[in-house]
Amino acid sequence: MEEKTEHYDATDIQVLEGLEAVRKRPGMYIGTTDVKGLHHLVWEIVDNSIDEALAGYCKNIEIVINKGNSVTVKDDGRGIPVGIHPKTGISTVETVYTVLHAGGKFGGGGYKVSGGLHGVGASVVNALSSWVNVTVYKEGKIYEVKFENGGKIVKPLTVIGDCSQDRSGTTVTFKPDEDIFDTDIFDYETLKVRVRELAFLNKGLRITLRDDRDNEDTTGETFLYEGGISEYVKYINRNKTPIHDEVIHLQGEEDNIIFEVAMQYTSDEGTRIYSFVNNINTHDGGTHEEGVRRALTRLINNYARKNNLLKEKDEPLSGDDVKEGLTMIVSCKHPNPQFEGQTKGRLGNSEVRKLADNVFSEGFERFLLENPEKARIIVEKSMLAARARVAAKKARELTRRKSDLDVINFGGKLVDCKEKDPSVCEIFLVEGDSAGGSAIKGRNSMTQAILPLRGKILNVEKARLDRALSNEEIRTIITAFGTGIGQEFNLDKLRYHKIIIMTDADVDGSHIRVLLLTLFYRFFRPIVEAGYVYAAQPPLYCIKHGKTIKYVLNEEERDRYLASLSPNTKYDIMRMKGLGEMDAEELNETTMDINTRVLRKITVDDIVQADEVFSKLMGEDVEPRRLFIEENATYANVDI
Ligand code: 1YM
Repeated sequence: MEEKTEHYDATDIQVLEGLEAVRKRPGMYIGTTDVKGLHHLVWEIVDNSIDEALAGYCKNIEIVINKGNSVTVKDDGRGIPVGIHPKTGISTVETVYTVLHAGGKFGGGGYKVSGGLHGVGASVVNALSSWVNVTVYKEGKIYEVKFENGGKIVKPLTVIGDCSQDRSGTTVTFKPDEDIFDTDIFDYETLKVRVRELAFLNKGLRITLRDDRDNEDTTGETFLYEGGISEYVKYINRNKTPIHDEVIHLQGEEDNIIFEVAMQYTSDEGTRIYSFVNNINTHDGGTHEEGVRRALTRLINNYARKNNLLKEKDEPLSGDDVKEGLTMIVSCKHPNPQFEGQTKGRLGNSEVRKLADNVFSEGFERFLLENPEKARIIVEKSMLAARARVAAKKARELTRRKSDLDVINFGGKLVDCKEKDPSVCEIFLVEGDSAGGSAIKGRNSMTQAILPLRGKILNVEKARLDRALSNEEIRTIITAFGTGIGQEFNLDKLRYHKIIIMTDADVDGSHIRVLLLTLFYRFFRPIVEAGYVYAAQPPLYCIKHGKTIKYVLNEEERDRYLASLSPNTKYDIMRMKGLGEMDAEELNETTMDINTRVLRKITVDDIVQADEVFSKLMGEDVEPRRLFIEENATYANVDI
């Protein structure tokens, strides 16, 4: 070290100043010094290996979290060049690790992760590490260089041995500087998620991840996908129901820009479109995504028209309609990507829009022609989405218009309360007209609103949004709540802070309760999360002794109460009638009066538990429903 210092010239001093700047303001280079910044260091090094893979020279990458929280990244690429670099007078590998942004400058051509979004380079990792060792295998020799204390060379590049002529590659081990980072504990799962993604995005590349911190004998996990992004789509859809078996894969290349897309539709209503440029996630899309979306909308519309699935009078399918249920990965490899926007998460290169459109149009059109059955299923899925969109819009207009009216008696159903302050208002959703009638008579008209529900609420687990919204009962509920649904949902507009489900204590009653909870779960989950939903608990028994009347909820309570009476007490016990048979006074006293009633708050936990039952009982799959009914034979008469 001493000896070397004597030979330092002006360039060397600049070099050290450069890395010192990184240590002074690490945030400028890696964003943060928290756990996210810590992991950033790994990606800076791995990106160099990925670039080598993109260039076609590297097939295997190994990442190890070592004991003591250092990380080793190893690849079998060409090895970082070791010859003297003309500008710095030191070896290229030392230059790459000590000159800011040196990596990018030497590359030239090729696809680079490291030149993209965050690519600050290996020198920044060096600057923020307490030590770094780099080993290069190249042309039969093993070279080593060591740095300490934020990038100071402690062992200049040295040949430390021989290796076989066909072995080549780079191995880097670094230990993040504890003085700089809030934490030095790497998270295996965080690394694994990105490693898996990188393996999907680079078909045929084998990446191994291993955690040696607790036990050095582990073999780690290997990620290798010969199917590339098609396998990525399959992976994302692993717990969903695809509506066509094969993943559609399309690819094309022009002027060294490689464009690739994989897609598959599933039966649900979600959309999962992820796009990448040189393995960097373009969160905000950009020209590659736009090209595909434009072509997809155009092609599905053309196909639907040509095959008379969409009639002349029908409106065209929208971009949103054709992406319902779609899982899609768009991957572009570009030698000179331009990232735009505040977070640089958008691809700006305009030539890519055309390429994406062309590649997608050609390939997808051929797919539609060659697979008429799948084409029909896909187009019908989009048409269903369009119908739901139109119906939802109509229903929104309907509910909006109504909520502008004086809602004392809208829809002829809701009997509203006089008070307007939601925090003191309650709404009772009451099973049946006759119980509804008693509830209206027995209520406190200042704060208690009554909505009688006729018959069964539509099962929204099975029904799509459009059908749900065409259901009179559901529309009335939505209107009464005042919150709107879907994207327009606004909890602040809720008109009642107690929503009380009032059903009989029998099987039919619990069925209606489950249907209502399903509805809330699907459309009004924040209302449940905020703790605004309750179940009324009508008593099962009435015990009279002397002038005292005591209502109890169940047998257990009944027995406990009777045991508490003095032995000679004479009492009458009555099993209560259903809600519909109680008169107004009884209903008020037992179930509605805030001084005597018992309410049960419906919690999110209730809902989460119920969710499984919902899906079993309410979903499309008949088998779990049959099993559930068999296991719960007492409920076998529930009509689902
Ligand atoms: C574990 C980290 O850094 N691998 C790596 C880096 C380089 C090369 C190969 C490489 C690139 C080129 C030519 C080129 C880098 N080289 C440079 C620079 N693994 C890891 N593997 N030969 C080898 O891009 O032309 C920077 S990174 F600048 F020296 F070319």
